[in-house]
Amino acid sequence: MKIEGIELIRLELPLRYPFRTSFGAVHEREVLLLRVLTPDAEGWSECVAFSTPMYSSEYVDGVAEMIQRFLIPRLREAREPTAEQIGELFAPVRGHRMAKSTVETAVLDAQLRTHGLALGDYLGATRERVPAGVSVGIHDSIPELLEAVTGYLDEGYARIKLKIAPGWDIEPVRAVRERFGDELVLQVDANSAYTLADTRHLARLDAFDLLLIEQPLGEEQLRQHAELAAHLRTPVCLDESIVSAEAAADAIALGACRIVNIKPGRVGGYLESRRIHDLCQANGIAVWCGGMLETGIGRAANLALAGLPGFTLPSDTSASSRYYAQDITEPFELQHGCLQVPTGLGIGISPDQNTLTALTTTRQWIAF
Ligand code: NPG
Repeated sequence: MKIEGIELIRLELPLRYPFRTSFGAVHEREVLLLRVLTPDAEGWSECVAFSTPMYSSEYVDGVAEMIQRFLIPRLREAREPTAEQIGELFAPVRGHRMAKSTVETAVLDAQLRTHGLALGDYLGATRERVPAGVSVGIHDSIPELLEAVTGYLDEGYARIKLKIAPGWDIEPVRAVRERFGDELVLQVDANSAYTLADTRHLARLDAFDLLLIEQPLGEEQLRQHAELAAHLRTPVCLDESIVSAEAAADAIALGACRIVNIKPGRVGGYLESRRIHDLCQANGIAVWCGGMLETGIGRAANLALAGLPGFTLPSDTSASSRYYAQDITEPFELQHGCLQVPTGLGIGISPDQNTLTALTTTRQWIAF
């Protein structure tokens, strides 16, 4: 792709409600968008990093610097790289997968728009719509949690994920299971809040017939996850630990997980995500697509990925209204508990210019 320039656009989107996890609360979403300009098309992507490095080591300011100082120079030097060549081009730069994913995805979007292909078709999506799960943050009290879950079920969500942390685990899970019955598809997410010493405590969750427990231990604790998994009936799903297809292969070989959450930003992009999908499918490991409170730009691309056949569990691809009163794109809406996989070219959607301008804090154009 010949690249004429790249624009980094920073926005601040107020969340409808604060979202609390085991590592803190998010009140507004600081978003970094990347727009790549090529002779025939524009490409868009959204970075999944947050303002602070609490979910993972990357954060928005760091990603912006990484892209400008280290990734853009490599792109400039390479002559018109395709999206498929970018992984190798960036490989000498260690880590920084969220930054790499942001660049690769925008180039891929521009390339697909130029060639008249939708991202879902390019990746191999086989479904037109995907069941939507919703992630429910930590609440101040169990009655408030039950009220929030009731609201989501009334909207039609296909499964509920409860954020858990020490002091907010057994009782809220019990309350939700008792209130909504055995039919509710229910899972929990600890975001690394526990240690192996909590094994007996976490085994108490086995009583609630959960679909999975996500990332109970630390990102780098694959072996310890395998040990924990051997003591739990609830299947262990890994999120933070799966930073690449290689990490996924190790996790599977060690017996550290039976399910994988694929977040394209965390693993370096949609091409690596597809490799993880293929690997998991070949090994009988179910996958689903995680979310990072994306605007419509990131959500659209995630939906394309979630349309692949190995995504057999509901994904964290909620409606735009789960997080935002006003999205920067046409909002994604639930239809009978599902979201449509976009069919337009590339990621299938672009930001609304007026909304984008109103929410933008800074824009920086880097000519090639
Ligand atoms: O629906 O987009 C979404 C968010 C889903 O819970 C969600 N994301 O760890 O998976 C996660 C998580 C998260 C939330 C991570 C807040 C960081 C902060």
